[in-house]
Amino acid sequence: MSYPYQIKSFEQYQTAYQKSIEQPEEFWEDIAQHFTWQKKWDKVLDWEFNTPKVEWFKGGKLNITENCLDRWVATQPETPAIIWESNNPHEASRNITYKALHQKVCAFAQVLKNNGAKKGDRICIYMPMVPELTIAVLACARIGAVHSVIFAGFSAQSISDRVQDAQCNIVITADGAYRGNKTIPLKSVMDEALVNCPSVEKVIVLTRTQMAVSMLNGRDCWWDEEMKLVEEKNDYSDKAEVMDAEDMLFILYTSGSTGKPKGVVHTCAGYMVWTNYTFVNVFQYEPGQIHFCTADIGWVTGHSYIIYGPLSAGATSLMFEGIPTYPDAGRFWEVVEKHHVNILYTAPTAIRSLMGFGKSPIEGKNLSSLKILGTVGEPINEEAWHWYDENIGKENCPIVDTWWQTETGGILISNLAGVTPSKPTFATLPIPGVQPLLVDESGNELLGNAVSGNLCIKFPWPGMLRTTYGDHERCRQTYFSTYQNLYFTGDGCLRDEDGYYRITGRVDDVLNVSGHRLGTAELENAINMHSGVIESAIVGYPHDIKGQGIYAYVVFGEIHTDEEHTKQNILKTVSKIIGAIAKPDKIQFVSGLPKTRSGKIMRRILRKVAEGETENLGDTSTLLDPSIVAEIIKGRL
Ligand code: 7RM
Repeated sequence: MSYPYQIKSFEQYQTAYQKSIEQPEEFWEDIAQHFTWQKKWDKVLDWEFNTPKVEWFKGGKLNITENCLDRWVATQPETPAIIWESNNPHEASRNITYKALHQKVCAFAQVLKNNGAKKGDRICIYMPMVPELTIAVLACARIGAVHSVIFAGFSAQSISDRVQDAQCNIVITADGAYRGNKTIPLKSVMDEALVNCPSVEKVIVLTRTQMAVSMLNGRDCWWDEEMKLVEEKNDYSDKAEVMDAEDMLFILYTSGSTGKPKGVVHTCAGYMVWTNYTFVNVFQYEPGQIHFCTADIGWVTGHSYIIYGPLSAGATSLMFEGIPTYPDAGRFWEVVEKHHVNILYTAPTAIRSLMGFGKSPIEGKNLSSLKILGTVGEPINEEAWHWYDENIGKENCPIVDTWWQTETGGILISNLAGVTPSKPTFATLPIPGVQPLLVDESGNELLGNAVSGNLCIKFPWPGMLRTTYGDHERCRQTYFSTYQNLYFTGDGCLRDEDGYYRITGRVDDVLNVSGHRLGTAELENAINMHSGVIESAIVGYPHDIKGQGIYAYVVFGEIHTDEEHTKQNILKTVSKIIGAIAKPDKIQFVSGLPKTRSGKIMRRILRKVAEGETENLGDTSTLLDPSIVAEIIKGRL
């Protein structure tokens, strides 16, 4: 087996790119024909950015799980689909073949049906990184239910907001999760969330930690018991629901510059083609290789490059339950050695954190199986790039720097491993089908090379978001209204003298903390929930390991006990409202915020102070009370 659309040389890349621009419909039609369809599409593409309307392969009928499972069961049933490595290095790993995964997915699909699930229902998944999470995701897709996976680090409040927004009727969770030396009580967090979610009728609970949980009569049931019912009687079918190409596949919530997180919607066919095409080409996957993406399935990277991209390509995907530093900072390298990993895809923040432990965790680890390395989630700095290249790749593995977003479904700008040139800190060139464009503040296109501006995309690609769940206007507003007829990414970008792209980071009020997206408005709302807080402003500042740290300026009423205690209480509030990932790194109490006469917070000043700049703060003459700036500088942390 090989992939007829796998690009093997720079010349082939250039030819493919050219064709994808000049004849996009013919280009994608050629690729789409290599998938399993129950009926071919009537029209390859229909689009209009201002609405926005984007439809790929309209009229086509398929089920993505037939492409991820059935077609491989037919040709390579004994190939491992998933290799699972536990958080606990002493617990046995698991090896799940395509045949076994197919069987489990079909059985769990029946469990969902037995619990009232139907095509189009929204199902919330809040689970640890165990194979059953992948089984749950694929079982939803099998019956045409829309999955909404929520990262297991989110709080009850965050879950509740998301479950209500999507009006989920079923929840799939576990008793608890292991994460390093911690045990997280998933079910009890979920119980708290569901107090405010009347739409939820059934909760299916997997046993992972065997911690005590409360089971609500009539609502809650055990994964294992439900599976036993269908498996023992063999009472399930292997028939997949027939889906339209543009039927919803999943919702994934992501933070933006305003309000609560939005439910980004992806649909069946375009997303499938995009994750598969980018997986095969960016990582140059060859049959038999072991692909290890270290992301959590709670984020888009896990959806696209642990589940859908690899499985739609018949690949072997390694799923790791743990964290890079448990039981020690050699864990990734141990996993690579143990499972003979060929492709390692991780985040710059993980690389920087492991860099800090020096070379000893790597010594004695056999990393010779590694062929290709990748990074994702945030800009990578030169030092981390070289450390990765020298110590992990032994200067022998191409590194792909993959730029993309939850909204893009899959990778948009990246080198193709060993096929197109790489350049440290540069995502380099667009994937075929992607038409990037840089604009200045007023939306004028910046032509030629050696220019910096805001990154936009001017033509649809199959994997792009279709809407934000329940609020199409918000989708238009957020992504398609800043610049006419363009998709706006929210990122700043340089195109260098050679035409290579380097993404420099967000230009909106979104922070990227350890590769996790957090909106400043969302963070401020959480802090303001603390009863003593009058108001707050959040900015990012450069952080050696996290990329960006969270700096909070807080106007507090009366501090009754000591400041440290009050800070701890604020951190607790943020954990409760969003989750531990959102806890500020620094909290500075101030008597007021720098505001203009019209009441707008001047974040530019706050950002500069947080970055350590105290001299050139720019024009402060429009401030209502310029004296506040001196106080803020004086109290800087
Ligand atoms: C996949 C993912 C998206 C934001 C995006 C960027 C930043 C992602 C890179 C990057 C520089 C990269 N989805 N980003 N990849 N910046 N180089 N290779 O991360 O929705 O969670 O975040 O992440 O700012 O807009 S995401």
